[in-house]
Amino acid sequence: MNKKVYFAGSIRGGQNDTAFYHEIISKINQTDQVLTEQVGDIHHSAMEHGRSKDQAIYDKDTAWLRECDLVIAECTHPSLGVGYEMAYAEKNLKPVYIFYRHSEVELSAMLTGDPYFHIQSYETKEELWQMISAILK
Ligand code: 6K6
Repeated sequence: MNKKVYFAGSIRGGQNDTAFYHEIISKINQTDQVLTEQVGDIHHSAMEHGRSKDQAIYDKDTAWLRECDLVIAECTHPSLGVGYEMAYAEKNLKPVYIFYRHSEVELSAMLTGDPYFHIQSYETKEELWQMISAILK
């Protein structure tokens, strides 16, 4: 209860799952606090460019990664940014929980080969909700 959760999901890697991220974030927010609500923002253009904007995003997100209690990453959709965030979280000794749909993706060996990460696959939303509740209790 009341854990600060850094939720990570693809943005510039592709926004096919953004509405689903929004659902996951709402679910977690019922009991705990997601710091990174923008990952599920279906109205924001991910392709806005500008070095100063990007630096502000990097500074904010890395500050949240240092502040959070744990990271939950949905990795079905591959994303360079999410990969970076998980390595940053590991360096800062934050627990990292990775979820993915095994029928859609073969995860990178750089994730499955790292024993630091807690990795679980799911197929239905109900399975995912159960797994998330188990780590947040
Ligand atoms: C807000 C909503 C959509 O786009 C934005 C502006 N961009 C970002 N805002 C906040 N965090 C971001 C943004 N772009 C990337 N990130 C972080 O990297 C998020 O925490 C995601 O977990 C991850 C996605 O990386 P890419 O490489 O797929 O963009």
